[in-house]
Amino acid sequence: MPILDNKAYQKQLRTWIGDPALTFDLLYSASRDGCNGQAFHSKCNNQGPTVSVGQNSAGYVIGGYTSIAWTSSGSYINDDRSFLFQLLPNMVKFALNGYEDYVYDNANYGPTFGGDHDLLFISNSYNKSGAYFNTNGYSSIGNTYNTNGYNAQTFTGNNKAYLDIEVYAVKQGNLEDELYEKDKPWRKTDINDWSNKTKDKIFDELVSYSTPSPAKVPAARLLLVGSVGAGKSSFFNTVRSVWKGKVRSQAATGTAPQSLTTKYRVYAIQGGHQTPAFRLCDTMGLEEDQGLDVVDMSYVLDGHVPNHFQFNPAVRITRKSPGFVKDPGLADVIHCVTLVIDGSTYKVMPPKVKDRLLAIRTLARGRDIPVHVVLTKVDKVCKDVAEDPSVIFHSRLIEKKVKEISDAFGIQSNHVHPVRNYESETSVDPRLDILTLNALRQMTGSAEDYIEDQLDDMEEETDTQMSKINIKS
Ligand SMILES: Nc1nc2c(ncn2[C@@H]2O[C@H](COP(=O)(O)OP(=O)(O)OP(=O)(O)O)[C@@H](O)[C@H]2O)c(=O)[nH]1
Ligand SMILES: [Mg+2]
Repeated sequence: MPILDNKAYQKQLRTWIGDPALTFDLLYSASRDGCNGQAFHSKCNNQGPTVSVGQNSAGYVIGGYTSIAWTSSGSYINDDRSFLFQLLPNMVKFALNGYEDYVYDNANYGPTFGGDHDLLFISNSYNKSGAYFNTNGYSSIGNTYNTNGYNAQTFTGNNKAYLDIEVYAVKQGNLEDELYEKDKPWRKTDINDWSNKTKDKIFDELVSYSTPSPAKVPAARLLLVGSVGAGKSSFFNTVRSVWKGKVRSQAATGTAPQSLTTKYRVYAIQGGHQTPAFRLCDTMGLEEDQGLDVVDMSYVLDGHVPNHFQFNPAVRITRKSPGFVKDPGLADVIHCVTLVIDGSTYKVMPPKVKDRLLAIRTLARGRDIPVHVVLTKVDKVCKDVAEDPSVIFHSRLIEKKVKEISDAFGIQSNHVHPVRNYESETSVDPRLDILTLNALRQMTGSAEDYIEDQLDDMEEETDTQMSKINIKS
């Protein structure tokens, strides 16, 4: 049985390498392909990152990782991501200690690590005698890699009789059914159960939400922007469904090459309950060569664009546009920008659309407006989440997607909220409601901070003006 069939070994290696979605494909096995450098290089050269691992007759399982492909270059490869490890008897990583000569890529050697060789499996050709290859392997750990208090004896058992030496290609894999353990979510939240009780708790928080000055700013304005079909209108419909307790579709949704939403809509959430003190502002989808551009977006952010404004992809918004709000106040501006991103198609988002989203983020930042991301269609990203949305904070695939988007847009990862909109459901589900409400709670919280800061600034300005008047008089 290949050594890395052991799931615990795989899990540990993924953690050490730092990517939860890695797979290990067997490239080379000394037992199968021959125990010599040529056989190893013929199977492993130009195969990208690899893990090499051996099991010896003393029962030690040891090896090394390199992120750079073997090529039989005859020289040292300076790979600052390489490391050595022991998987049995203990799980220990030996990281680089700062000295160079990380990986030795000699055509006549097996996988070899470190100057003077912190780990060498073979530099000759061997046949099995009994169950083992009696090799010339050795370890002088501590040259290039940290010893962690280990020595050749405790690292390899000072044993060079290998049952097998194997090398695996380390590849990006699909972890659809890989969930973190129950008590180890990738994000810590206060959602301990996914029942109506939790939903009601967050719902009540949002119902009693108010801006720092309801007289000056009756409601926080949360702007939804994103590419065509990202799920902006569906997010609004989902929020409305939560309020109604029934699946509702007020805003038109669907799939079309061009944006289905063509009007700017500032939606208040109406339902059997009090209208909450936030508004969702739905916009037209961003497209590569048409749709909202940066100037249009500045007008939207600054509160110049009236509710029901009819976007015209071919005509830019100007001060002469119908209904243009000439002198908007703090109540009219956007208080939180939410980029709505389809998790299932993010990888193929056209670069121009991504650039537009980045430009909007920059516009918002320039105005100190907080930026969040609502990551939609998580059911299409991870099938475990499709079956049971309550495992969302345990899904490695969702974690990875959140990280990818947080990195790509420079947005802190706890501002990226994975959600699942209602689309074909006929009845509400507390698990979907909780995700939606949780996202809204974060967005309204940030909007509150923004409004507070703006009010402080305005107060300061008034104070300065007053003191100027006092000085004059
Ligand atoms: N599976 C799944 N489908 C979704 C989700 N959210 C939205 N959809 C579907 O995606 C499609 C597009 O959604 P919309 O809400 O119309 O997207 P939009 O961003 O408003 O698009 P435009 O207004 O055209 O720019 C619809 O068919 C929705 O049913 C989700 O979380 N999961
Ligand atoms: Mg829409």
